[in-house]
Amino acid sequence: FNIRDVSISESTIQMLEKARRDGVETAFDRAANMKACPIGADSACCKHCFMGPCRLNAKDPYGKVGVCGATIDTIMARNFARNVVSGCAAHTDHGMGMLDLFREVVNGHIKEYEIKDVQKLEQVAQSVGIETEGKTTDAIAKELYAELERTYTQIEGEIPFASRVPAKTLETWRKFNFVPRGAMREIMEMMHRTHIGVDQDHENIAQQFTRVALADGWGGSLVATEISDILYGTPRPVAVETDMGVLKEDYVNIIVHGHEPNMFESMLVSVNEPALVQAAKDAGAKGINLAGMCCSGAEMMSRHGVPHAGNFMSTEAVICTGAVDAMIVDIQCIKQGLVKVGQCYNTPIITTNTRCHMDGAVHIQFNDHTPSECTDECVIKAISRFKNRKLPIEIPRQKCVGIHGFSHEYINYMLGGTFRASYTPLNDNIINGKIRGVAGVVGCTNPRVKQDWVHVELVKELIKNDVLVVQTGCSQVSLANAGLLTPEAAHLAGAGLAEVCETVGMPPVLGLGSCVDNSRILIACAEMVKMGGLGDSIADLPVAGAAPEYMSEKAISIGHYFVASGVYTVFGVTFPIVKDTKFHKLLFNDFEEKYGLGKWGFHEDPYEMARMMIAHIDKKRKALGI
Ligand code: BF8
Repeated sequence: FNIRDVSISESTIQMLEKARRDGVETAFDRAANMKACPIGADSACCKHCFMGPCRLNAKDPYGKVGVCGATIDTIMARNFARNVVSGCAAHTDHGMGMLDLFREVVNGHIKEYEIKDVQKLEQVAQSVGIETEGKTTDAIAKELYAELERTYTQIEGEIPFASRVPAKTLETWRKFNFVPRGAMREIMEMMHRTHIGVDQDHENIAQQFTRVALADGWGGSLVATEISDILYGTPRPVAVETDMGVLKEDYVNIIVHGHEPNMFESMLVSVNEPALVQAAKDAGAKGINLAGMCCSGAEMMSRHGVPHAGNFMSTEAVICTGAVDAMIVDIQCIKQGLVKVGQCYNTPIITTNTRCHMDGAVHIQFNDHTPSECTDECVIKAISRFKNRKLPIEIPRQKCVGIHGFSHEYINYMLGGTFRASYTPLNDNIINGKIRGVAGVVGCTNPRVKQDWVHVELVKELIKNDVLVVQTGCSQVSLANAGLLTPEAAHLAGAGLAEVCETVGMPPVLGLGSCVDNSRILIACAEMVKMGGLGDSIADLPVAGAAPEYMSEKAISIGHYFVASGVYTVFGVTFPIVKDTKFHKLLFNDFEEKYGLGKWGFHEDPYEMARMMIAHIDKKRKALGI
């Protein structure tokens, strides 16, 4: 394949060229050599029992059924449900890990971490009905822990953060039995219902995967975000360098890639440890240079301004620089292919989490109770690799500075100022038409489409049409590398949006953090409803969402919790479903028409995607009479 056709990231292109010269294979090569299975791509196959696997014909979806008699709608709904379950499990397990840490900190069993943001602790406690007046921080934290544990373990009732859902949206969920109880129960029931011979009605299956998805967005993901903010601080805007140019030839370069902030926070302490800095200098380096990638990178750039070296499709490419002295990973989106690329460049790939080992990688277990034991050892490994560097180093020059760290709390403050912090100015600017609407553009990069290109073109088109864009995950890094996360990018926005950006001094594209931080977008939507003037449910808002280059099951779960919260959500790349079927109609039409919530959309082309989202925003504006 032609390397220029697979990415617009110049640094990644340069490294893919080097990989080719060095005879190193990456996911771009594997994608080119592996044609996607057309039956699986349409979700027209079922392997949930051993009378099959069965395959149906997407061109004649109702012409055949599986051995058990399952129709195409049942098969697609079951497959989709299992995607949602897996995505939800990933986010809720991450959230539960954060909650485990919080419990240990609150009970005084861990000294290395502490409650950094007391104000946020109180706000979150109040949001779930905990009285904070006159109570100690410790007492509030203990009560909050007990309350949030219900997000996972509760057998009956509604998850705690249901209290933050706009009343009318919640009423709709109650009517259709969409309110999650506890994530463990919802996931278990969904796995049961997708077993052979259980739930064989696509609409009933969708009822349950809707509960699962909402247990992710308003449950596990929101808990992950809120507890991370309480323990590590709520992000505020910070200028951050991104792209591979953040690597430094004469420093020990350490990259952390994955999702949970715990290990990365400890790594930040380790790389500043005087003895380790001295050890790096003794090895001939000028110091230690720490950078993040993917979502853990997004967490750390938002909270601490740690440089970010690139998104999902750049993780193998960055190793080809030869300058990475260790890549430390925890969970999720960590390609097994990294191990082989690491071997080619003598870069150790170090796994640190019990949930994620990789054949051929070094494993150094991270423990919340003794965090520096793991991260110090990782640094020592990196220093020793630096000392033994043999291969030539080639670091791309690309480096961009953007502003990141727009938490929901900061947006509130930025718009209203200290004394009248609120979303009212945003609502006012939407009502007066300077801002046409708000779009969330999020998600992965995927070698099936040109890396970063779909994200960048879609976002440019949206802001040009006065749509304010909020971002998370790998998409945020695509746009940061393209230079759009700066106030100066306002000149690319339409006149109305540009005027608001210039007045407030904000970029037209706001970076909200990692993928679990999509919960910040949900809360922002809830606030917009609360401030008034834009209807009384999330479904009334002139907003839309997109994951134009998605690749993970987590993205499917996120997409569905946005749809179920009331947001029109458009995906790119491919959609695992057959058109002109009942299940397709349910997702792409009935969730809006029948339930009064959001709906799914699909298009590969960024300009068409933008047109669909803007048309939806205009439809909502018209319904509001603005
Ligand atoms: O959770 S955007 S490739 S890194 S799945 Fe993965 Fe996708 Fe990146 Fe983070 Ni989200």
